[in-house]
Amino acid sequence: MKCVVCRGAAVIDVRRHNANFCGEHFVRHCGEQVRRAVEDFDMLQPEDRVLVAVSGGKDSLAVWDLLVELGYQADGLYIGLGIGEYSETSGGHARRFAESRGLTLLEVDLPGEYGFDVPTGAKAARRVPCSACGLSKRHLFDKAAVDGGYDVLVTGHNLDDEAAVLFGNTLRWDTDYLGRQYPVLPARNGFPKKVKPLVRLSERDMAAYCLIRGIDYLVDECPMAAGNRHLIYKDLLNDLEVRSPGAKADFYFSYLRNAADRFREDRDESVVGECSRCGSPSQGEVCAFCRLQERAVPVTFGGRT
Ligand code: Q46
Ligand code: ZN
Ligand code: ZN
Repeated sequence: MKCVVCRGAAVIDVRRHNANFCGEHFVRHCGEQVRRAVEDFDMLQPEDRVLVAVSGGKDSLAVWDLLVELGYQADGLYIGLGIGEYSETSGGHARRFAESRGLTLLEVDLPGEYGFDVPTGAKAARRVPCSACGLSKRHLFDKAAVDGGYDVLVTGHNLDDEAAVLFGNTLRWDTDYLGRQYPVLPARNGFPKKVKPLVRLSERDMAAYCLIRGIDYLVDECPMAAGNRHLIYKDLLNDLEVRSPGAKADFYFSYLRNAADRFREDRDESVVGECSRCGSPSQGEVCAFCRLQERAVPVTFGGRT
């Protein structure tokens, strides 16, 4: 197996591009894919101050590394979710990466600063853990980006993530979610601009990238992810990809090209007010995060149970 660029020994085959690469040219290929995504979707400007949502896993550390290598000024933000040992370990990976590259890592600790962890919040709100977790992360990432004066919030969602979400949304024909599924969401109503520069790269690409770049990421899955439908969709799409290389990218990018615009019109763009508790943008008087906190930490809000 030879590298398509230098004919040296290849370390990875990328079937979607019908190409094999040596380590050096694979790293360049990943940079080029990010550069193209950034350009095609007008994600970032060279002078932007960028905040990367960092979990300690491969995708978020890789996207941080890739953006810094492409010359962007990017800080990271790690949120401690209080998911036992998983959170302690993931925080360590994020900190060590930032230290090794001399990068700035901001941190927010959900239990320490807001009085509840994800398992408690989920139980109190009778939500599945990923729903309480996702809601908390969105709120805290948005808030940190706006409060810190960042131009853009970056997340490490890759092609596999986006295709799986699209698959789920399409199975349910959830037009509101379909309208929101785009790799760039502009800043609006007090929310920061959000972008996903890894949409042209797969999960396997990111694992290989980290290995080649010596990025020590957290390999273990979050213990709360078990039973998540997202994982079932990923498996189904991986089976499809084995039989038909490129099918995943085709499904996702054809959606963006041919259909995404039709659903974007369905978006609820109604004027958003401010949460009376935290000042974040909210459609109700109190935002969803503060309502979750109220249920998880009743004493904070006057002893309600
Ligand atoms: S951290 Fe949170 Fe994920 Fe764990 S509880 Fe679910 S959403 S699986 S990316
Ligand atoms: Zn090469
Ligand atoms: Zn609030």
